[in-house]
Amino acid sequence: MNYFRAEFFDVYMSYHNNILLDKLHGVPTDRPPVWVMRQAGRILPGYRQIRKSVSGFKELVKSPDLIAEVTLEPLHELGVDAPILFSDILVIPEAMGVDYDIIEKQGPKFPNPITSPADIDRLVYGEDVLDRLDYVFESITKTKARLSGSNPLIGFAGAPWTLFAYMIEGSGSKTFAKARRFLYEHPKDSHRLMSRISSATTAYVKQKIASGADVIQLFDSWSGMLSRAQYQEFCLPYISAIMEAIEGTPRIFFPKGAWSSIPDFGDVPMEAIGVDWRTPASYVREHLGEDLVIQGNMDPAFLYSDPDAIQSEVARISKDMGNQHIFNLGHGVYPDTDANHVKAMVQAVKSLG
Ligand code: 1CP
Repeated sequence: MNYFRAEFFDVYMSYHNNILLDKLHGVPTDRPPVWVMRQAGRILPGYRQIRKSVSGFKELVKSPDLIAEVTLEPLHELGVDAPILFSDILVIPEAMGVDYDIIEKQGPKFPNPITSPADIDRLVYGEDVLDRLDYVFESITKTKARLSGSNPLIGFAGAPWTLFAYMIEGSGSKTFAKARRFLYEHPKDSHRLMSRISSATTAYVKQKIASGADVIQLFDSWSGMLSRAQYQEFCLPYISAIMEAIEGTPRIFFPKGAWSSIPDFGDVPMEAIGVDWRTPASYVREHLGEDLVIQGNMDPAFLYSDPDAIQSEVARISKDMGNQHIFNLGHGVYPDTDANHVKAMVQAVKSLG
């Protein structure tokens, strides 16, 4: 037996469908791997049924057996190359002591958001959050057992700025004006808060990997709210620190809408960058080179088109992106999308080989 990096080989070589890990490890593939952001919730009938059987979103997020069920459904129903663990980015604010609830048709609401620098003092951070997140790690173990080596599992977390934005705003927002005001009024405390969120997130993603996650994606859903200078000052050092801490596990960074910061992303340790549908591949290549894998970037609204048009759009995007590409949407699939259209997209990608 070869003991040299045995742990790596055990994991890496054992999946029946290895195409996502191959792409992220620089091994040539005959077509792009494909998965869909927000594939596990929203559009599938099995998810909707399970969602109805529980009292609320948070009950589902804390039920490892149901999580495994919901996580695996897109593999069978859509034919994607990898499942993403069903969970939410808001489990970290909750573990830090900023509780949330999901209100039907409104989204997240935080009864006690951060309103002043003094509120940062009460937060739990670093490894101290981990025992409040056992349900996530148990969900990973259960999902991996059911996968039994068929596909790798994607784990994820919110990037620090996106979590900061919710923790201060207390809800979703079109402007995140309160959160951006906090950056201007309390720059030092903003760093203190970003640092606490980052240490919690680092401990969390490390434990996700230890529990069996094979890939980690960081979602910076609200990165497009900040100027390039703010992103450099308040975000990049923390994102890089999290990514550096999990070197060895493939990392995908998805800074949605942060087109002005793309020239700065060359220093972020990662294997792939996710881009939204407004960001041309040529622009990313110009700034970040030919080798980095790009993930994306079909407009989720394109999935309202008929399957023939979807097939042509898949071919166009794939040609545009070139070899170093993971096929995905440019943001999460919209809840009223016909699952058959998503399936048509996945099939079109798979027939590219
Ligand atoms: O009751 C329900 O079904 C509530 C809807 C829902 C779902 C299905 C929420 C509340 N979260 C989720 C799951 C979820 N969230 C997943 C995993 C499963 C999947 O859908 O595939 C993931 C990866 C997330 C990540 C997430 N949550 C992000 C980042 C991705 C993105 O879309 O930008 C964000 C910003 C959230 C916050 C959140 N949680 C829920 C909602 C409705 C929102 C968005 C609110 C807003 O727009 O501000």
